[in-house]
Amino acid sequence: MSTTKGLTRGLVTGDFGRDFLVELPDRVALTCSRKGKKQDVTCGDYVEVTPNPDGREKTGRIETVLPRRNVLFRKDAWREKTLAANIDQALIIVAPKPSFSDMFISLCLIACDSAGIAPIIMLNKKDLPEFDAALLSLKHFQDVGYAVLPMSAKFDIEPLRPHLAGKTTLLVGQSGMGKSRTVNNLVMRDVAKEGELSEALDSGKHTTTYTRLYHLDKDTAIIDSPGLQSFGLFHLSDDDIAYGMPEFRPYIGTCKFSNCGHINEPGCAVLAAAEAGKINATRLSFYQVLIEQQRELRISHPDWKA
Ligand SMILES: Nc1nc2c(ncn2[C@@H]2O[C@H](COP(=O)(O)OP(=O)(O)OP(=O)(O)O)[C@@H](O)[C@H]2O)c(=O)[nH]1
Ligand SMILES: [Mg+2]
Ligand SMILES: [Zn+2]
Repeated sequence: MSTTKGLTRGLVTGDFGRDFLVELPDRVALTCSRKGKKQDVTCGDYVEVTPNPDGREKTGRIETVLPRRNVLFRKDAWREKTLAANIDQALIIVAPKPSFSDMFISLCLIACDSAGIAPIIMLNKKDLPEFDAALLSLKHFQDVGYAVLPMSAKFDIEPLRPHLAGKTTLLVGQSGMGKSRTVNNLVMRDVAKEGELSEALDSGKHTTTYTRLYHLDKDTAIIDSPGLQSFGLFHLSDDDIAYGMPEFRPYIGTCKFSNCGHINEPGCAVLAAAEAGKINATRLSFYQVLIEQQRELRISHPDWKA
């Protein structure tokens, strides 16, 4: 794609909410504003910028966001947020301590599926005594085909490198799971702690407040993101969610009713498969609770659109 005259093309490597860091081909980074709040910009976006719009060095204004290959998005009743764009995979990082939410992983997996982004689950803090029990609790994800990588960001992050090579990977997860520790050890500098001193002073912890992209080599990048509490899927339809459950797929379209929601309908092939032990009861009940929540929200937020 050619660049519009007078504009420079770059990659968004930092999303600070109001401002963005845009890296130009010569690796110079500009702190950029955007045209307005409605312009959706996120880490991983390719953009066209006007460099130094008001004469200040190393600044820019984002004029255009180039078409995205994919985008990871979350939306709940109160807000929506674009997490990252143009990524090859998402590394969902969980740890035995602080405890993680199974629901969070399941939601994240569905979001990745609907965005066409390959997910990997990384169970971090292998060095902790609670690790084995946590690994066992992830078995139902492995059983349906998701990769679960045991790791210790603290002691040895090297086994992760082959999974990242040649790709752009978003690190996503709840707070305290070890995303930034992973980044720091891969980059071999304390890069992911930059600019978070005020938070650090409050809590003694370096909780991440911005999304940042780091290059590991010329073909490999990782994106650190702030910890999430939950992962709203209000932008998805019931069908998207059912299809986001890989073990449901062989049965979807074979239920008695073509609009079957796989809740309690007669002749439901998904429910029959669960009866026959081919679908895990925990996974089915996660799905049914989620569909119920989505339906309630659609009623309480009538302007809500999938
Ligand atoms: N024991 C142990 N501790 C770890 C490991 N990885 C990370 N930690 C610790 O866990 C705490 C949280 O790690 P962070 O990397 O800041 O977590 P985060 O996921 O970036 O958290 P947010 O930025 O708040 O989302 C830190 O004290 C880390 O040192 C590990 O493999 N083993
Ligand atoms: Mg962090
Ligand atoms: Zn059904």
